[in-house]
Amino acid sequence: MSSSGMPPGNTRRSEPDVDTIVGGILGGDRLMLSRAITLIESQKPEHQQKAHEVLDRCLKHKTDSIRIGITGSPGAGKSTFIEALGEIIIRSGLSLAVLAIDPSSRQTRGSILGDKARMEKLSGRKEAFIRPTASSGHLGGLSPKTHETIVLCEAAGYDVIIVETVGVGQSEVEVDTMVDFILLLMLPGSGDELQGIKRGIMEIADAIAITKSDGAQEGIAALSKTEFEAALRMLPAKYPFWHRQVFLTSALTEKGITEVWENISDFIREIRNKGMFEEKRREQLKSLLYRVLEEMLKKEFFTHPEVTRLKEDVEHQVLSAELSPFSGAETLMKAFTRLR
Ligand SMILES: Nc1nc2c(ncn2[C@@H]2O[C@H](COP(=O)(O)OP(=O)(O)OP(=O)(O)O)[C@@H](O)[C@H]2O)c(=O)[nH]1
Ligand SMILES: [Mg+2]
Repeated sequence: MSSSGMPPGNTRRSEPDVDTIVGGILGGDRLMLSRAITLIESQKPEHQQKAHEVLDRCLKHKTDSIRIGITGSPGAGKSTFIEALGEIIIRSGLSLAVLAIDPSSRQTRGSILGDKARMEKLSGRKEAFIRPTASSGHLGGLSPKTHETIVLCEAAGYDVIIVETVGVGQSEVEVDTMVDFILLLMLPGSGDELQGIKRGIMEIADAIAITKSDGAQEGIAALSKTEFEAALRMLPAKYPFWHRQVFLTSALTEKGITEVWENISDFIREIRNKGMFEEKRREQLKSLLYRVLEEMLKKEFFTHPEVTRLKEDVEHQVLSAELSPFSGAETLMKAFTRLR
């Protein structure tokens, strides 16, 4: 495609080549890192090819960061908490990348900017890289390219990577396949959520923090802590060596934030000592392999000319009960494999 159709003065910046992108990322050029993330998020086939080359090269250079998933209901205080935790992390001499997943399904248009504004202090620090990504309707609110973005950030040398996701069920399960530690943030007085959907999230949490434990909320937060501790005791252990703790935190007063960071550091030390850190990385690579493969297969399938040709007809036959969904799927699968 040519850009000749563009009005003068609107010529696009020339796209950097793979060498330039990778060199920039490894050299700590944040602008290049940002552009690489945009590249891997692109759906265009020519971008995807280039993105794979960049990812391949970056994987060879990646460092062993500490990957933390921070999840919780909308408004639980995740971004504000990350801002406070980020300060402590940077103070301890480490650099930090924050990937904030913004479920675009939510009404609040421009909430990406909102998130960035909420992490204002952090975004002004040279040790921090903040990247809000839209999940563009992906189920569960997790960006489909989060794992790839982690790979790029590790090549750029960030010591700690935090992924913020809104806990709506599916996203934490997915984030669990790419991070080392999951912190669940709960609002004071949210103990009643324990019965429902939050139970599944609790099962994958490595620690829980009751947020906004300040001012008038302190009493109710302390009560919630007891409730969550009791609930955790009823759940099977995620790791035999790890006792999941509940912390009372406030991003306003910094209460409990250092303790949470120490807890995360203890966990990482523990799994390193046990040789589990490397094992986790291998598991994470494995789930990335199959996720990418699944995506490729789906795309190949649904763009296959024969499948595209037959799909509507098969669907019609299924709806009019001429064909069962099973036979219908089989017909399409046969059309897909026959011409391979
Ligand atoms: N009192 C008090 N308020 C807080 C604290 N942390 C966050 N808040 C407030 O809670 C609101 C939501 O905070 P956010 O950090 O944006 O919450 P979030 O979980 O990132 O929200 P989403 O990304 O929209 O799901 C904001 O108005 C914050 O000012 C805290 O420690 N104490
Ligand atoms: Mg947020």
